[in-house]
Amino acid sequence: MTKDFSTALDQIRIISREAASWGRANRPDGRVDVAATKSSPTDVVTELDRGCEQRIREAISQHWPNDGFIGEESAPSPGTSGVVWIVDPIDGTVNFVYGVAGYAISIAAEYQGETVLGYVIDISTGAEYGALRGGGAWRWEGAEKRTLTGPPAVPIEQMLVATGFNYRQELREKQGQAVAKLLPHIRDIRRLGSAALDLVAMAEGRLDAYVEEGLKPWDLAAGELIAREAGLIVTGFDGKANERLTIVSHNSVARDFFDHIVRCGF
Ligand code: LIP
Repeated sequence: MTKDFSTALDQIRIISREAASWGRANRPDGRVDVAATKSSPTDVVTELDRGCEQRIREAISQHWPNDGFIGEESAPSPGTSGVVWIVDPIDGTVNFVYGVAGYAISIAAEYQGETVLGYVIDISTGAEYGALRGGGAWRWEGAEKRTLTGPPAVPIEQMLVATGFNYRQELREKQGQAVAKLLPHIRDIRRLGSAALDLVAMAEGRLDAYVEEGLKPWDLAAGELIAREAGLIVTGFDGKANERLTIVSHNSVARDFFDHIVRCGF
């Protein structure tokens, strides 16, 4: 049975814009206090992360009471409808804490195990990105929707490549060594600090490739669909982007770039 998620996407926009507005209004000047740490002393969470997720979760529960929920900051619930919402309330938390640009709300819906809806809003700028499975990817500009088609095909040595690093110290040396091996062979590296914003930047063509290890489902799900629906290849080992490895690139260079990433030791 196919379900139409376009109406759900309209509602998710309303819910997310309200939560983003709440996050902006409640972010104090200067650095945001850290409420707790998770996988390492630098893997931080703030009360605003928690509050933003609670607002989103309550709104989703009101609109779709039988749907499941997986959020970065609260316990999962399976639901009974076959739809599961996957939410990162503030992706780019360290940027948010420091007041560095680049933090977003990322929301995806999975239906019967497939991501069918993806939505990302840049909290500080209000820029909104969305995709429906099989329906394309776009950026809203006022009442208009601008279709996203990714970057042009460029050779690896001309690529502007985004990446990120795990919070766990024991993984960072290996990741740093892999990036050090990659760097001489590409145009340059960008480390934006939010996987969701890396992925929508790929869909919008502001990057040529993206590679990262250690992404959680809430970092990845929405932006992955937006990048795929923009026509990009999103992959990893065994052909699937996941926590082990996520690689996004133009389809004409996907194989060569994947091989290069493996040779660099990711
Ligand atoms: C972040 C990711 C980013 C990664 C950071 C962190 P968070 O998620 O979006 O790509 O490099 O280490 O995991 O923790 O801000 O939700």
